[in-house]
Amino acid sequence: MIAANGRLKIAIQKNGRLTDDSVALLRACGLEFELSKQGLYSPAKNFELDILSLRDDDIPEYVQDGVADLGIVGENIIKEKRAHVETLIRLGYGWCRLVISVPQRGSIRSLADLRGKRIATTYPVILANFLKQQRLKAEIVELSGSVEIAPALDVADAICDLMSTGATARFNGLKPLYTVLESEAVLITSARVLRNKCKKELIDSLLIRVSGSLQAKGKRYMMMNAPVTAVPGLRKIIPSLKSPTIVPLADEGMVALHSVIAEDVFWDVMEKLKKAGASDIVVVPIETIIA
Ligand code: PRT
Ligand code: ZN
Repeated sequence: MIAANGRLKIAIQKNGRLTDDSVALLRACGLEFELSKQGLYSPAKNFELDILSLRDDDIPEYVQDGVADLGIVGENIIKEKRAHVETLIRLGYGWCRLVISVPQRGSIRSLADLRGKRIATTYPVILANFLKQQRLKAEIVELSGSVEIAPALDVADAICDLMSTGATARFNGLKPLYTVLESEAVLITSARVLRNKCKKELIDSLLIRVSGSLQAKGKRYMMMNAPVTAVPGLRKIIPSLKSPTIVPLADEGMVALHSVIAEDVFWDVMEKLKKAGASDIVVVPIETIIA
């Protein structure tokens, strides 16, 4: 069932690791809203869109069934729920790996050593598929949380759990053996919603904003003055997205160079630019880049 009022409904995680980045992304898209702390719905004031705050596990099915038109969720949950949804864009946050880890001082050193062993996980579907692909017969111990303590409790011989820094596994005396899946947050919809012309138009305009703000992430706009003779040398140093804009200045023989630059390379190149003749270097934030 697709909402009849024509507004888009986007499901995001109510309270968890993806919440802050998802809210920040929607705000970076220019959407104005106050996130309801208790309630389910937060309407955007300046876009035909309502935000639905849900548990991440429910998001793929709600999007598949049309309760929400769009959703932001980790690929790990989509795969585990076997949801029929379409990925519109990868969002560059919520990175993690689903990893099989084993006791650091145990006898399991390769995938083959898992044969006949017990593996604890909250991802039984993904793990079962993986074991089948690998033609490995092992017992899946399905848990609802705190998977990392299962080997110490002798509930399992290995675990299959999400990992980002690896600190939790290490702290529990475990080491990674094999990465089963890599995941990040993605924006999803359903084929049915994409067939609805009005919704599709709204989604397209939202997508332009999303990809614009993702493009701008970590980028800065840099301006500097330099003698025209220094330009070839400076161009070699500036790793710009496209060719830099070069504008003549009132002082003869001087130009201004404008360019987009990745934030993390700016400090590396600044010294080189000065040595190559640049002066009055100004760097400003970019809100969005529409290609
Ligand atoms: O309440 P709700 O059901 O909505 O939330 P949740 O508790 O199920 O999920 P939450 O908020 O923990 O995670 C949401 C999503 O974030 C996950 O589905 C992943 O897509 C993504 N994500 C990214 C992670 C991690 N990194 C992560 N490290 N999800 C969980 N972890 C856990 C992991 O399970 C383990 O317990 O963090 C621990 C390991 O972290 P490191 O850094 O020590 O390796
Ligand atoms: Zn969850």
